[in-house]
Amino acid sequence: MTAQEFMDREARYGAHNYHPLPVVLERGEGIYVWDTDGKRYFDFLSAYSAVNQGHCHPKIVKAMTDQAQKLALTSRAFYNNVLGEWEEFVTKYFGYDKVLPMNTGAEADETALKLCRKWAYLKKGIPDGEAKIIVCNGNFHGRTITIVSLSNDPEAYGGYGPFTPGFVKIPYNDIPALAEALKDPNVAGFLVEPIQGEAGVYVPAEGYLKQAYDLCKAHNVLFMADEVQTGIARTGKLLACDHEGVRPDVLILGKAISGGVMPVSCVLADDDIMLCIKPGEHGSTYGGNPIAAKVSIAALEVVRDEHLAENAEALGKVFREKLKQIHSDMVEEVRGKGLLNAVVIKPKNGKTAWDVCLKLRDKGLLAKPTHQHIIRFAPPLIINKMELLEAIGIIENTLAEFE
Ligand code: IF1
Repeated sequence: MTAQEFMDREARYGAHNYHPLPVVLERGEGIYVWDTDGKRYFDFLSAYSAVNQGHCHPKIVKAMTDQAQKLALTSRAFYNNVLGEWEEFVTKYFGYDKVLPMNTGAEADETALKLCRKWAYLKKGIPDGEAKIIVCNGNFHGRTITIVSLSNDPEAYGGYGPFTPGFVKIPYNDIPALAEALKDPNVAGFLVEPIQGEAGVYVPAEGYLKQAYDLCKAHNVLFMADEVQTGIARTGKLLACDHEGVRPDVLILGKAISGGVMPVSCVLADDDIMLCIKPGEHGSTYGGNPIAAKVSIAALEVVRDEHLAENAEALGKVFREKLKQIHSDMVEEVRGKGLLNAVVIKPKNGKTAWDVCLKLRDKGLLAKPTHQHIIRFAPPLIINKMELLEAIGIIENTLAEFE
């Protein structure tokens, strides 16, 4: 089958809820993916930061296949011999009393919202049904009805109402707005991305997270960090909140916690919060299944043993420095942290970020535009300096062709 035939088949039988870059992939290894014609590409999306450890990491794949041959799923109706191993590993790894496993990022965010409301009624004493949670404009937390209720992006929420009440939207990176919203005694939580990914890798002012955290503490409000995309070494520390020494009350993880081989997500919190949810009050058929448990331990060991946070920190500086030196009037801004970066593209002669991404593809590097004019660059964190410089060369040559 030709690449066009693969794409046509998806268009014929699949829902049209995506508009992929035209490239059909069939294999991945480390920082590279190959298309159905055998052409190799640098993967500079990393499945939206799920594949931080690189494609098909042998240690993670082995953990998966070993466990798949023993026991795949028990449901939570029964105990199994590996869930507890993962729970102990993950809570010690991130420094929390308890963990609650789910599958997707959206489910973990939903879990955090439910947990926050329970805590509000059981511990904070907010009247039943009155709890409010503050969220930020420009957020992206997933696709469920409640989560799109938090969105101010018409593409995400349009046509999906009626929406879930109980949320207060404030501007991102705006401490006075947060202080004002916190005056309401029925506020139970503040849900925030340490860097807004979907908004175009929008990095808040230094000190924003710490100030926001301190304000939440002063008002007995839970600070809930969605680190689904920013967590697991992507921004140069294990968690993006670590850059400001902030320990979220509720930590939401997904994506790279499994190294991209299967959906694994979770919520971490201390007992005072987590034990507000009692048996039968929340759960998931697949959440915390034995394969997920083994895969996630292996994925987190790779992050630690291969020093991925340190590598992301060091190479992120190289990436931004080199990109800022590129002479192209299409490059309006380069921003990011660690290896989560974005280039804001100024359209030229009718050519947009999408055209740049098509040309990058032709030259062997895959990246995806977001919001028309922003290109996100997020390679697997196992990339080395030589490989990164080669990729930067491709970006530079590509932009030169638009001059
Ligand atoms: C898609 C963006 C990235 C997330 C944060 C929760 C979730 C996500 C901070 C939900 C998911 C994804 C999903 C993907 C596109 C993508 C994305 F462009 F939309 F913003 F990564 F940058 N919290 N992000 O970023 O996780 O339920 O998907 O597992 O195609 O929707 P999920």
